[in-house]
Amino acid sequence: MIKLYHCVSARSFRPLWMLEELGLPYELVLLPFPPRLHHKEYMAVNPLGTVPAFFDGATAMTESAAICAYIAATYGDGALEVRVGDPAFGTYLNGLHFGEATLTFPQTLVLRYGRFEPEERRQPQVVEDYSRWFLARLRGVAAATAGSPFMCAYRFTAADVSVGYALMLAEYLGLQPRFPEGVASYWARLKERPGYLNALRAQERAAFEQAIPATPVPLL
Ligand SMILES: N[C@@H](CCC(=O)N[C@@H](CS)C(=O)NCC(=O)O)C(=O)O
Repeated sequence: MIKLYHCVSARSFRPLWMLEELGLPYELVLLPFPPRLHHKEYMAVNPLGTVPAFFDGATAMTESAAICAYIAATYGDGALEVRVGDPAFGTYLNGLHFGEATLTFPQTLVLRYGRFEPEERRQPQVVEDYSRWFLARLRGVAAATAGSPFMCAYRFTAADVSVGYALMLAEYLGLQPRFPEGVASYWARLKERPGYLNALRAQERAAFEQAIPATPVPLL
């Protein structure tokens, strides 16, 4: 069975969302954040110490966007991906990677220097500069969703999960009021999906059952 190592509302939420979209069976192992400090045994599972770690038979993966593509290609029967030969294939791949490389990375600086570092190491200038960096890159989402409800192919795919997670993190960071109008309505649409809501419930349930403190992320 698929096994996913996850921290509440971390990037491992992406594969969790995909699994729920497809209604697949899986085992969810919840870890306190960051696992490299609070659950050192995890280093034997993933030497990077990061989540997600994803296992499916002999397959082991640690990149959230790649895992989404894997789940779609292996189990989606075409439902959550765009395949080679489709005119939207390039746009699909672009959205998948844009969500992580362009939209999530600047937010990790906002998170680190705004919340995780001890008070004396916090950097308000870094927080504001990289918040603006992130918000400026949302132009890519606004452009892609201007004439379509989703990032590509006029239908929901793993590219929306990748970008959607970046918007979820931005909401947690308090950046949502600064979203451009088109991006705000796109995010509102994604949040209504049963797959998204089920993924939130699954992590909430696992946090309770596995006695892991849930970080104060807005759940809906
Ligand atoms: N590019 C990777 C990044 C994975 C990553 O850095 N995950 C964060 C959580 S969102 C983590 O586990 N951080 C803990 C640490 O750095 O020790 C992905 O998309 O999965």
